[in-house]
Amino acid sequence: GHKSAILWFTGLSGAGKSTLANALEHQLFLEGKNSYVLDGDNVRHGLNKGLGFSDEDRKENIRRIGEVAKLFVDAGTIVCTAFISPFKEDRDRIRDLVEEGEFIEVYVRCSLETCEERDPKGLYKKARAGEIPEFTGISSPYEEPDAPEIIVESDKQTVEESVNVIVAYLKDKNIL
Ligand code: GGZ
Repeated sequence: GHKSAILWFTGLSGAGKSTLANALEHQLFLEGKNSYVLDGDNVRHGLNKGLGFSDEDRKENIRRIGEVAKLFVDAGTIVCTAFISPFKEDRDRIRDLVEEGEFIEVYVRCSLETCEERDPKGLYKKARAGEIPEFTGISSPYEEPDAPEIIVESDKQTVEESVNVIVAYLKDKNIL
């Protein structure tokens, strides 16, 4: 068996949160663990359809995701969430929702410059052109975590290396 936990990936658009969350889920699956990814694809298009990118909507987006993540923890799952979650206060509130040690903040650190170079969906280009208002890192804030449990550097480490760091942390904490 294993303990349940929330792996809360946070970072800029294009930092690689979803990629890492999915790679970790795959590794956990191979090890026979019960895990699940929440990201924009399955949450912003469903449960949170109708929420945009104002500060207020982002806060509500994150609040609801935190509540859903807590339900997954109750169900015994290791839940990996991949949202920018730009506000420190909102992330800290989710930490307080669950038991000590169950909220694991994973800061996917990547320079804005690199995220902007990657620009897989062309969103930074549009944001620079003023076509997307309130874009994180350009015209909307991102508050870095002060004391994340784990930092991965997506512009320096491979996906595999980062997954290994996270799995080692989970084993060290007896979650796996
Ligand atoms: C930031 C935006 C915006 C704005 C659309 N600002 O790289 P992506 O495309 O696939 O991921 C980004 C995603 C961010 O949604 P989150 O739910 O993670 O944000 S938050 O936690 O702040 O609520 C990006 C796309 O949506 N996107 N407009 N204005 N990202």
